[in-house]
This record gives sequence, structure tokens and C-alpha cells, in this order.
Amino acid sequence: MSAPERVFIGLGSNLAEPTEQLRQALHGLRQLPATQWAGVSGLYLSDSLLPGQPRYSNAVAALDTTLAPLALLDALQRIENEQGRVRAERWGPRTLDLDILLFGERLLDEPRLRVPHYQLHLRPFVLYPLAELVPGDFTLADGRALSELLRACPFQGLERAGELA
Ligand code: PH2
Ligand code: MG
Ligand code: MG
Repeated sequence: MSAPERVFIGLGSNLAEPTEQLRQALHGLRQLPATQWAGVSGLYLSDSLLPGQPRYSNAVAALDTTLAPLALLDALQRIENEQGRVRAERWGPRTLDLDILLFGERLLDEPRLRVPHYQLHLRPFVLYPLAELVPGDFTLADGRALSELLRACPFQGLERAGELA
């Protein structure tokens, strides 16, 4: 059997009691096959990147998995669908968004999946929770130091609102 890889999942919700959606999603993540729980960040609240939408609840979870990347993506999309995700418009409000941010040391550029997540460096609601789960000198698979990404992406507009688990 292949060795497990550490993956980081970004969770987001801005509909139907967003923080409860995240808690329910964590439950779903704990049930994934071939996958061990490795931790979750605190809860973060922020305005949507798109104006006029409800505020978001966000967090990042860490998992160790032997699933292949696209099998993990399928499983995450099943959890999104189970929690009532409707794919009406790109970047529309959503009950649950589960994004694969990092997948071990892999660099993936496939039609369904780009890893590291293509906008990770622009999103304080991803970078700051991620930083809670890794050592201070953490480097992404593409060589970028997380400390540099944090320096370039201020904690602006972000509110840390306690623990999720
Ligand atoms: N996700 C988006 C668009 N805008 N804004 C916040 N604060 N948090 C998100 O997760 C988010 C967003 C599309 O994925
Ligand atoms: Mg998504
Ligand atoms: Mg997203």
C-alpha cells in the first residue's frame, strides 16, 4: 500500500448557517475512506470576495489519505452535494465549498484539479488557518514559503472566531 499523503482542505460557507455547515462538513471529512483525521484550524469569518454576498465562515482541515487526488475530489464533491450545494453561478453563494489546497508534495494541473490551489496566495481566509496547522518554516510543493505568502497577504478583514472542534 502507498504511504499516506498530508492534504489540506479549505472549507467555506456563506448560506444556511455557515458555521454549522462547516461543523457538519468536518463530520463528513472524518468519515472519508482510506483517510485519517489530522486536525482543523480555528473558525474564521470574513466578507465575501464578491460584494453583495453574505459573510463567509472558513476553516482549513488537515487529513492523511491514500486516496488518489481525483478520488478525494469526488468524495469532497459528494459531501458538498449532500449538504445542498447548488452549482448555479461561478463564485455564487454556497452552503459548502470544499477545496483541495495542497496534496502532499504534488503539483497537479488537470482540468478538474489544480494543486496548489490557484488562488491560495490571494486569500487570507485560506493562508491564516493553514498556518495554524503547519510549522513556521513550511514550504509549499512549488517552493513558495508560507511565511512569504502571509507577509504579502495581510490579515485584513478577517476575524478569528474561536474553535470549530
Ligand atoms: N470563496 C469564494 C469567493 N469568495 N470569500 C470568502 N470570504 N471566503 C470564501 O471561501 C470565498 C469568498 C469562492 O470560492
Ligand atoms: Mg470549490
Ligand atoms: Mg473555493
